Amino acid sequence: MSTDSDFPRWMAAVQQRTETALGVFLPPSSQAPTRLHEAMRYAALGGGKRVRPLLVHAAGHLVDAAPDRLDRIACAVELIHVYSLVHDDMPCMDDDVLRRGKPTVHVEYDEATALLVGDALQTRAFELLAEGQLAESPAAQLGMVALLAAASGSHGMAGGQAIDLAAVGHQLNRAELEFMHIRKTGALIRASVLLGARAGRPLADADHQRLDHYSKQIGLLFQVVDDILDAEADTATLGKTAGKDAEHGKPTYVSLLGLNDAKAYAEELLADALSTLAPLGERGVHLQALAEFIVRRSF
Ligand code: GRG
Repeated sequence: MSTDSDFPRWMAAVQQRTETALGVFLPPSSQAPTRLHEAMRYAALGGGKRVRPLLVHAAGHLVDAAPDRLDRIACAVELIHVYSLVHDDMPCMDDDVLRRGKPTVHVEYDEATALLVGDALQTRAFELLAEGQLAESPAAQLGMVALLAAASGSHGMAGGQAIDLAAVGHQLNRAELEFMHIRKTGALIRASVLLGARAGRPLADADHQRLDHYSKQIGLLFQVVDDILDAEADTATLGKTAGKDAEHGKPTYVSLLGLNDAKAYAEELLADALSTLAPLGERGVHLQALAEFIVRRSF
């Protein structure tokens, strides 16, 4: 277990500063086109666990990165995440009516606005990464832009989403399920860690590899836990054990492994992530606590 007793305070502080920074980085809703800007703010502000910004800051802590650099990177990653949620909720994808406890963007506004909100959040994310000084050289900063683009595109999140949509009604095996999740959720989680780590003093190769392995393990962990929470919510309300995704014909770790083995797999991934970080010592403490938070979270 992590010994980071300050973790809840640190987490609340990062969540608060992310909310403030997003408020500054997003266009004001008084600025034309007002409806689009209002909807962008509606989508991005006032909700979410901010797991990806927390990972950016935790990795940045490892390399003594300046907090204002980390805010910009954290907001860029969060805006990509929010765009993906807005599009994922639309009728052409998951057709969800609630997100973060409020009506989804296409319900509150309309479908065309939701599409544009996603588009504009995505481009604003890259604008944030391209502006200001976030790394020691322009070339290093360009590498950060490329890293986020690769994580978001057809070899990353968007590709994972395409595989997920194509898998509806098919039984994927474990390797295929992993292949999909590494891209759909894992790629952006990995990018959050690696981008935070690029904002400060250079890391030794061995430490960079540790961080990369940790980021891949917690990306999978995030998804396994998501499937478990989904299945447990269904058990509580409907007496079923599969979860919403499984009912929609989507494969999940719970439908593939069963609830108990999915939980055992989550513990295995957590143990691996924690032991990978151990050689980094005290500086890795927030990253350790975040891995535990991902497993122990209840939503
Ligand atoms: C539309 C290109 C495109 C991609 C969508 C990530 C994604 C890809 C869709 C989200 C669907 C989903 C519910 C996936 C399960 C894991 C996940 C990403 C959950 C939502 O992320 P959290 O728990 O949400 O970090 P908050 O609201 O806390 O930020």
